[in-house]
Amino acid sequence: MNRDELLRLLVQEETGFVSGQEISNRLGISRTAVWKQIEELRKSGYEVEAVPRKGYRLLHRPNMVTSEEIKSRLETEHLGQHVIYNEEVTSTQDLAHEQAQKSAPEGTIVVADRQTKGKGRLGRVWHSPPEHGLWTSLILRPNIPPYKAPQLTLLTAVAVAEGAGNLTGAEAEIKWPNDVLLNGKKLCGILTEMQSEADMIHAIIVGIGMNVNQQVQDFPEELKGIATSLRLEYGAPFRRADVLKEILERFEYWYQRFLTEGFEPVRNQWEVYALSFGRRIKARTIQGTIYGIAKGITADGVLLLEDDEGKTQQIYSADIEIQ
Ligand code: BTX
Repeated sequence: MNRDELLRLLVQEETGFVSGQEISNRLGISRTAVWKQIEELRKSGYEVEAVPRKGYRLLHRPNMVTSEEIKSRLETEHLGQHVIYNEEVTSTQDLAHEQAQKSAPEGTIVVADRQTKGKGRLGRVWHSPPEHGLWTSLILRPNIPPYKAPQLTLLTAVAVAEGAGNLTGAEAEIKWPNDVLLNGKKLCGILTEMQSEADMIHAIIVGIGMNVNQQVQDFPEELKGIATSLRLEYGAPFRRADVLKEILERFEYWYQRFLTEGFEPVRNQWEVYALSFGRRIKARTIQGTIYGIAKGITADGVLLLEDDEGKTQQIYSADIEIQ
């Protein structure tokens, strides 16, 4: 018996009681086993009322991203059907890499309440405090050549931008390649890593770091002016598992289209959210800094920049600043 099935039943009956007998019938376990499972839920912070002859009623569920909180609401086909939750990890990316090597199936997600060494790109640090954020890594095994892997970063940005928009009603924007912004501030960062051979992908690990319930004082000084959270933009806190559900469902939608139709539909949607087109930007690449006007992205997701000499440059990887 899975605890998420029990939770699903209790949540469905959230306004009323569900009898021990009904739970026992529906889940195929004894009434004593039901009682034991309810005790386990209580130990993890759930408040469950038990009234003789009426049954059990869920009064409070903690705002956690545990496997049962996620699975009890998720309606995806593959993504997130296998959840690895830890309260604390160095980085969900590290754990996802380990699990991918141990042949974790496509769609496995790794989630943590906090990261002690959250990773950004190029060795940068991702601030990942407990209770407030959504720190997750998706393990994917798409049958695509390695050079197309960066397209998944753009796909993720589309899923996150849509999800954030649906949740808050605000217009999210994407700054190429991997920042999702609300009102000009960074809501979410995406880190795509790969395990591959020259022409074959073993796994792609997509890391999503989303600020959910932080208030300004929860950010370190250097992030106060540039970062935001769903709560700050919406004015009320969110349940992190609801946020994850929304993102995973949007992700699965786009991922399935990507696998069957290619990058084109993702690219079109990405352009709807793109912040920088037609604007002058500064792109810092490993080769140096280039200034120019952002013209768009290629069919493969590469950024096109018209430099000051009028030449079109293809930017595969860079940090960009909008001037
Ligand atoms: P990035 O290199 O584009 O952005 C990193 C920069 O973003 C930092 O240098 C800092 O300025 C800023 N920053 C750090 N933390 C935050 C934050 N919480 N909110 C807003 N801005 C911040 C982006 O890298 C990729 C981040 C991926 C994070 C996820 S979390 C789950 C997974 N596990 C893991 O270790 N990383 C990914």
